[in-house]
Order: sequence, then C-alpha cells, then structure tokens
Amino acid sequence: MNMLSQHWNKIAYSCAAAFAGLSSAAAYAVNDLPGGPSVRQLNLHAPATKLAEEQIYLHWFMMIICLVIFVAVFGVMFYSIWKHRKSLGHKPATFHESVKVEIAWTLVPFIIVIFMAIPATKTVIAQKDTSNADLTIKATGYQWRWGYDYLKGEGEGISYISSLDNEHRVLSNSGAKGATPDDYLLKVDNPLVVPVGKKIRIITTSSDVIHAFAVPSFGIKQDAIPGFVRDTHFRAERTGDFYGQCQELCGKEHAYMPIHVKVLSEADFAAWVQKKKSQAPAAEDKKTAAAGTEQVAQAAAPVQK
Ligand SMILES: [Cu+2]
Repeated sequence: MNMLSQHWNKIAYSCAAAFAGLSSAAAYAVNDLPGGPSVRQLNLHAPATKLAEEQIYLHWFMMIICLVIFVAVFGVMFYSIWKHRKSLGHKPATFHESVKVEIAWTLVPFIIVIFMAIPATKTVIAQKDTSNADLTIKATGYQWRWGYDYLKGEGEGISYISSLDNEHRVLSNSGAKGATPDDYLLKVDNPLVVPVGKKIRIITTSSDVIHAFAVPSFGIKQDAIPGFVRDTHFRAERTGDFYGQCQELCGKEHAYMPIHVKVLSEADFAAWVQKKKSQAPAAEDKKTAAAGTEQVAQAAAPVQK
C-alpha cells in the first residue's frame, strides 16, 4: 500500500467515525418544535405572519435572480474561454470603446436592481409601520431575562418577568446528555401572551446592555437598547406557541434568555387577562405588606451615628 492510499484510507475511516457519531447522536435527537426550530432545518422558519411570508418570498425571489445572473455570467465566460482559446487560433479583439456595450451593461443591472428594490422596499416599509396597533407591549431586556409590560389595549397594566425554565438550565449545566425536550432552552416560566389576528406593537428597550427581541416565525427582530426605545410589530395569523431568542450577544447567559410567545384566541386571551388582573392585586398587597414590614424594621433598628 503506498503512502497516498494510506492517506485516503485514514480520511475514509475518520469520515465513517464521524458519521457513526452523528447517527448515535441522532438516537437522542429532538423532534421538530412547531413555532420553533425543526430538525435539520435548511429553510427559514414556517411563517405565522403575512410579513414573515413576504420575507420568505423575497428571500427566494432574490436567490433565484442571483442564481440566474451567476449561471448567465459564468456560462458566457467559460464558453468564451473554451471556444475562443488561443490554441484554436483565435486572435484577441483590439477594439477599445463600444458605446453600445457600455450603455447595455449600465442599463441592464440598473433595471435588475430596480426590479429587486420595489418589492423589497414595500416589505421594509410594512415592517416599520407600527401605527394603529391593537395592543402595545414593552419588552425590556435584562441580563438575562425579559420583562413584559402591557402598556395599551386589552390587558393594560399587566407586567411580569419571563425567565428560562430552571430545569432546562440545570440540564444545560450537566451537559444535556441523553434525551432533551423538544423545547430545550426555549421553555420559560411566563410566556408572552397575545391574541390572534391583532396587531401587536412591541416596544423594545433594555436596562443594561443591548439585547434583541426576535421571533423568526413572525419575521421580527429588533434591538433592545438601554436608554432608547425602538419598536416592531406582528399580527399572528394562527394560534399556538412561537419561539425566539435574544439575538444580540449580551453576556455570559446570552443563550439562556429565550422568548416564548403564546398566541391565543380572542376569548382565551380575554380569560387570561381576567386571570392575570385578579392575581395582580394580591401580588400588589404582598408587595405593600413587605414594604411595610421593612419600614417597621428600619424604625425599630437603633440609629447608628
Ligand atoms: Cu440578551
């Protein structure tokens, strides 16, 4: 056996080993998560809003135009190199300027760019139009959780913190060996709850560093910047659970601040609001009681000089 075939054998063995490793990993594989990532997903997330649908359409529209240009340009180039090569006796042309060619290669790309820009601009403008929202919710990024405040519309006044499910954090700390749940590191204690078919405006800001509020199925991603207010919006077309993550590297727990949006029917949402509102006064009472005890304790403590 010569050196070269030994070398190739080595590569083949390592490929086989890697493949075996992959298939044994597949035994533990999670399933597709509706509203979240899928196993071996190649395309964008399945859309749940009109805007996400438009983005996916634009993505393929642009990709196809790029592919056609690629094939056309390289086709002409390789054909010319092959058919008009020197060994066949071809002599290079000596012309220097051709007004016709120059006009053509300026106009054609210009028309293509306009053709691409029109649908893209329409979608970008629609993405930025946060007017006439049915519900306005402020999403505040914290290291490393999300705070949701219902500012306007049904549920006004509700506010809570949404953190990663602790069991998932423990699982991650232990290396996540063996089977992991389908919503691994996407499960939270208090998901963001919104009604279906309503325009939801999300105002983003942050209390510490830059985070980003992103839910791929809705086609939204907006930075949450400390000291600034930015906004985005979505109108979910169907009920269900949708998942996203903080998409701006924000520190050591960046991977542990998922976003879970629960889209409910209007009736279910109204019931949820009622439940939250009835819980809120109790929580308020507890807070006042705690503050009261603190004040008493402070008053009782000897004054230090
Ligand atoms: Cu973050």
